[in-house]
Amino acid sequence: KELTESQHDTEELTKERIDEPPRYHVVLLNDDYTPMDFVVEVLRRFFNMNSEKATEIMLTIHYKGKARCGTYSAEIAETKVDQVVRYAAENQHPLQCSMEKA
Ligand code: NFA
Repeated sequence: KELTESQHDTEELTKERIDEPPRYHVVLLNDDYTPMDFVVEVLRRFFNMNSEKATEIMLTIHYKGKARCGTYSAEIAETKVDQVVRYAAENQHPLQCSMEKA
């Protein structure tokens, strides 16, 4: 359609911009009981890390209390938290996991 200059300017100024969907960091938390090897296995299994990266992140959690393990859409982040907590509990480990808005 044909627009006057002022109509065109109005469309530009009022154009709706679609927001990006929110993203979430999945965070693993330190505890005194979960074996280091088990945390490394979790990081490899659920966050697709190689042994070197998984070991680095596990040690960050151990020494600093927590670390971000990945960043995902809300639904994927919720699924990761669920899978990790469930897998840890099934193996009698108290490992905890949470999500933080990115
Ligand atoms: N702090 C645990 C230990 O000394 C290891 C651990 C690392 C636990 C990262 C949870 C997360 N066995």
